[in-house]
Amino acid sequence: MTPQAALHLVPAAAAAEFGRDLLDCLRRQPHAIAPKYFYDATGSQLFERICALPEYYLTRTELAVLERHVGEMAALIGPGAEIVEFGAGSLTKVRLLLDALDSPARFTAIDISGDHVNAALAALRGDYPGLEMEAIVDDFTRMETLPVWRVGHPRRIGFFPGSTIGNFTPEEAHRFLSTASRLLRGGGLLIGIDLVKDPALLHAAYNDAAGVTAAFNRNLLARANRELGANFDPAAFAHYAFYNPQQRRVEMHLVNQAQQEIRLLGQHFVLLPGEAIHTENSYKFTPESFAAMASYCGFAPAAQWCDPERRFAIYWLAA
Ligand code: AVJ
Repeated sequence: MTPQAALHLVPAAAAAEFGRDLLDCLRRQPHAIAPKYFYDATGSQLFERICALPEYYLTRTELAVLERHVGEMAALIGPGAEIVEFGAGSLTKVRLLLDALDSPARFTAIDISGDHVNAALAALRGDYPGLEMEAIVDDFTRMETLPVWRVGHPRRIGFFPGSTIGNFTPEEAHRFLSTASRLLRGGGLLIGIDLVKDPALLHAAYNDAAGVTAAFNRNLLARANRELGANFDPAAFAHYAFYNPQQRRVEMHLVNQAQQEIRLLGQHFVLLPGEAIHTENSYKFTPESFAAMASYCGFAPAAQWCDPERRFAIYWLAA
């Protein structure tokens, strides 16, 4: 075991949670499961491929906003900060931030996948020899505390790019932001959000021509087969993604096309043609709705940056 993997959820417990949630999902109507289960090693790789797709404007747009304004962000953050990234995301993004900062004190990455977060830190370590780094293997949506590394710890700045908050239900987003504003008190949160826009652009971003998003969606079932010994036929499910303007979210579903009898952890389920599993919501925000939510949760929205086409925004929320 690598020393930086000191704090973690045992893999067996993580597998048990996936099994429990998938059983709940199949028992319940309508069937729904949290999108965090997309991200095993295969799912994380598929997501990396999504980020490079021509239709998936999010990653590229956020990177451009970050590149253009990271100097202003670093100035607001100030010297000697601890950066806490929620999710071990794209190293490109956090590198841009670390490079712009005045003597950051520490980098902490929190991710549900131990392999992923440890690989990310290992890749970073060589390039930032003077920077203390820590991996926390945990579900940051449920975190109630952050470790106290030393007495008089540095100002904590959360970094939550990628519009991952869009995956949370409104209740989860409130809970996350409220907890974060408490844990980051005296510092702040730099957070990326995808903005409400032409539904045709949203539709294309989640229905790419190369079918990578479809493979990402179906991987949830392949993962259940691999990890839980289930017998889904992923190819028998249609990838169905659309923008729901009333809820301001892209919904992803897997729609079964042929009757299947599913075995999962000693239980049996019959899935009929047309029966669907709701696998993801990806909420989009208006600047007004996001600022209002952040304020309600204890932050002061102090600055924001977006691309000229107003597709994606990065907010600086003072805690
Ligand atoms: C990682 C949650 C930002 O919602 O756009 C990409 C995940 N799902 N394509 C998103 C995702 C389908 C992504 N987030």
